[in-house]
Amino acid sequence: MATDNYEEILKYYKLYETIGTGGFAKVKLAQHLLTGEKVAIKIMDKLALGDDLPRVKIEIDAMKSLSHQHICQLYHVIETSKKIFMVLEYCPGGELFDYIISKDRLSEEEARVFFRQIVSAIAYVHSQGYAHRDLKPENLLIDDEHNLKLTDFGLCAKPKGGLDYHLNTCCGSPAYAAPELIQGKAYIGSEADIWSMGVLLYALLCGFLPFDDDNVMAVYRKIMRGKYYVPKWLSPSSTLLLHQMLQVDPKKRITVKHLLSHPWLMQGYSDAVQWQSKYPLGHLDEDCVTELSVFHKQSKESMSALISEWKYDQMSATYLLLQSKKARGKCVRLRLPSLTGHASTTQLADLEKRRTEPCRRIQLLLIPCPDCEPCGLSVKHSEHDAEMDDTEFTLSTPVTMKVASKKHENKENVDTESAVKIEMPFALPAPKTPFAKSVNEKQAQPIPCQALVLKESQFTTVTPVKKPTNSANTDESTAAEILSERRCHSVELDLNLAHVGSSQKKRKAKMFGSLERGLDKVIAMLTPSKKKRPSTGGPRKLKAHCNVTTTQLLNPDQVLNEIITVLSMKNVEYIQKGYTLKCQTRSDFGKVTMEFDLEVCHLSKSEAVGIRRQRLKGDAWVYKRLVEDILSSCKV
Ligand code: 6BB
Repeated sequence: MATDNYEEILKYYKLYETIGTGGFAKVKLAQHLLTGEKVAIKIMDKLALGDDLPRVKIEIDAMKSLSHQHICQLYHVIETSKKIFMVLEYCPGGELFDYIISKDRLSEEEARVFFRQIVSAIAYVHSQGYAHRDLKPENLLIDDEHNLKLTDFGLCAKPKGGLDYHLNTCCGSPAYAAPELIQGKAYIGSEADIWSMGVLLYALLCGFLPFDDDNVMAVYRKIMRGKYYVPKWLSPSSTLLLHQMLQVDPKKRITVKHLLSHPWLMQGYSDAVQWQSKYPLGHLDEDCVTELSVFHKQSKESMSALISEWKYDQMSATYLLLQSKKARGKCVRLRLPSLTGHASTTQLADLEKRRTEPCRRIQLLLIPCPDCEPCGLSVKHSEHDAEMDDTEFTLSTPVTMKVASKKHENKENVDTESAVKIEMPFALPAPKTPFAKSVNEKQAQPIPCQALVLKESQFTTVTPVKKPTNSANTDESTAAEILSERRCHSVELDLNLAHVGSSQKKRKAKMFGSLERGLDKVIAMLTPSKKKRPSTGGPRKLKAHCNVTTTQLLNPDQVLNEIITVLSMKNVEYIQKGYTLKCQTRSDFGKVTMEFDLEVCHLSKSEAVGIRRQRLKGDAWVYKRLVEDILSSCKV
C-alpha cells in the first residue's frame, strides 16, 4: 500500500467503501473528521491519468469557481506525488440514471421538478462562462433532500473569448452529443448543452434514449437526422419542448434564457427557474466564521480573510461543510481536535471546556418526522449510511432531533407547533477514536452451503491478506476483504437480444413515526453499542430504495442461488462476497467493460428479500439492459 499517498487524506477524513470506478477515478465514501460530515472522495492515480491529467486540472479549476445549490460542491483538493484526491459533496441518492430506471420513467410532474433544477444548474454554469459538454443522467446525483447535483466537469470548456466563441473538441457520450459536435464542426458550447438537456429530458419522460443503437455510427446517423420516436404518453406540451430543444440546427434551438420561463417549466409554478447561486463564495456565513474563529482562536476578521483565500484545503473544506451542516438545520459546531489526533493539551482543555459549557444538557426537540432527521440521528437514508455510525460524532455537540409529521422539504416546513422539548441532564458519551476500522470491520459472511456446491469446480480462491487494524479501506487493501469468495466464468449472453423487461416500481418506504418511536430511537441511539451491526453472517437489512428490487421469495440463499444460475447462463463473471455478487463483463478482447454489484438483502420493516444493484463501471444504458435481463430471468 502506498501509505504516503493516503497519509494526507487520512489526517482529515475517515475512508469508507468504494462506490464507483470509471476511467482513472475511483469514488469512495468518507467522513470529514472535524465536522463529522459525510463526503465523497474522487481518487485519481496520476500515472494512470497520463494524458488525461490536464482534464483533471480543468475539472478542478472549474469546480473551484462554481458554487451553486444544484452543483456538486468541491470542498478540498489534495495532491500527493502519485494521487489527486477531490473531496466532493455527498449525494446518497446516487445517480439520476438509476432513479429513472428504477421507475421505468418519471411522471411529467416529477420530471419537471428535476428538469427545473437541471436548467438552474446549466444557466448558472453558462453564466460563469463554462459549457459542461457531458450532460447525462449519470452525471446528475441525488442528495439527501432529493435535490439534483450536477457533477463531472472533466469535459467542460471555458472559451477564452466567452461562451459565444466556438469550440472544436468533440466530447461527451455519443447518445447525448449534439449534431454539430459529431460533425466535427466548430460549435457553441451552450447550444450543445441545450441539445444534451433535450436528450436528458427525453430520458426522464420516456425511460429510454431518443437516439440509440448498439452501433455508434448508427447512433450518429440518427442524431444527424434528428428524428425520434414520440411515445403516446408524452403530453403535447412535453412534445413541443423536446422539439424545441432537439433541433438539429443549433440556431433554431431554444436558448437557456427562454427555458427559464418556458410554459412547460412554469406549469404548477409561479416563478421562473431561479438560476443564481444561493451560496456565492464571496459571501461568508457569520455563524460558520464564528465557529471557526473560536476553534482556531483567531479574530473573525483574520478567519474571514483566511477562508476567503479559497485554497480548497482543510480550511475551505471545514467552512463549506459547516455551511452545509447549517443549511440542513444541524449544529454549526466542530468536533474536538483530539479526534483527529492533532491537538495540543491546552487546545484540548480549552475546547473541552467550550464544548461542555453550553451543551451540558442535551436538548431533544422532538417533532414527529417520517423521512429524515437533519441531525442524522436516527433514520438512515441509504445502505451507505448504515456503514457510518452517526452517533459517534453527532453526540459531541448539542443535539436537536427533529421528527416531523410530514416530509419536510426545507426546515421552514417543520411543524414546530407539535414540538416537545425534553431536556436530559446526562453526560455526553466519549467520542470514539477516529482512525478505527470502518467498513473493513465487516466480517466476510459464510457462503450458503447450497450456493457453494454450485459450480465449485470453477472457483478461484483468493488468499486472504491480513490487514493492519488501523488501515483505511484503500485500493491496496481491498483484496483483504475478499475472504470467502469465488469466481465464476459462465456462458453466453447476447446483449442485443437482451429483453428489456419493465422493472418493478419502487415506493420509498415512508415512515410515519410516532413521538414514542422517535423517543425509542433517541434512547437507542444514545445507548453506546459495541457493535455497529450484528455479525450473524446473514444478509444486510436495507431500507427500500430505488436500487432495490423486491422478490417474492423469503429465503435469501434461494435468491442468491437463482441469481448465480442466471449469471452463469448469461456469461457474467462474478465474485461472491457474502451475499454480494461482484459482477463483471468483458469485451471480446478481455477488457472489463462493466462492473456492478448485486446484493441479496433483507428489507427492513418486512420479511421480504430484496436485490440491491449498483453499477460501478460501464455504460449506464447497457447496464440497464443487462441487469433488467438478469433480474427478469431470475425466478424470484
Ligand atoms: C458522489 C460523487 C460526487 O460519485 C458510481 C459513480 C457523491 C457519489 C454517493 C453516491 C451514492 C451513495 C452515497 C454517496 C462527485 N463525483 C462523483 C460522485 C460518482 C459515483 C456515483 C454512483 N455511481 N456522493 N455519492 F453516489
